Amino acid sequence: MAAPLVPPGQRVVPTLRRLDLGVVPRVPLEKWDLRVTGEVESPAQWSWAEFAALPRVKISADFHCVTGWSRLGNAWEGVAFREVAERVRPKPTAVSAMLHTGEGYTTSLPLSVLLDDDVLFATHLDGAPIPVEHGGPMRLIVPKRYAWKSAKWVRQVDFLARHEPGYWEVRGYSDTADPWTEDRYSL
Ligand SMILES: Nc1nc2c(c(=O)[nH]1)N[C@H]1C(S)=C(S)[C@@H](COP(=O)(O)O)O[C@H]1N2
Ligand SMILES: [Mo]
Repeated sequence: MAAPLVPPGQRVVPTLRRLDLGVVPRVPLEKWDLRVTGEVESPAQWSWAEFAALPRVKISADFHCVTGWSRLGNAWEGVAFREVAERVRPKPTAVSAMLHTGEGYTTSLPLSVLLDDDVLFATHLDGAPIPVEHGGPMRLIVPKRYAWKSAKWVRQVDFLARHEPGYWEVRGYSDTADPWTEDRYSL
């Protein structure tokens, strides 16, 4: 039997559905920056021009929202999480990172997940800059986790010596969030 296209309990939709807390942070590129802080040897603060000049990757990946929709084959382009980590050099004590975003949303992941090949800070979707409603100018993409881990409008990456839960994780959603095992809730 062929492997299923989508995880259990998901249906395919043709385009991303917008899902967030209802506030879209609009920051002109000349005012945008990314701060990388916490348990790292070289904390960084990059302007848009500096961030956009980092080496780039492209991936094709499916996107699974815990509310039951999946959009398949998204063509993301941006900067690998690993590329950023190599520049700031996480200390041996770093185990996790918290993503902080323009409107105050947060989510966190263990470094073992974030350092995977397919995790990136995406600036482009399907060949065009990501629309602001979908996280432009830059969002995290974590293909192997439910989409609430794919933080839109990322402005700070804080490396942590002890894992901490983010916005949805403290509200009953799973910390691990694996779509293939329907790992939706922590309750
Ligand atoms: N900053 C931020 N990122 C976020 C969210 C949010 O509320 N704020 N919602 C998450 C959820 S639950 C989903 S399903 C996806 C939706 O991404 P989309 O709106 O581009 O489809 O963004 C995720 N990233
Ligand atoms: Mo979601």
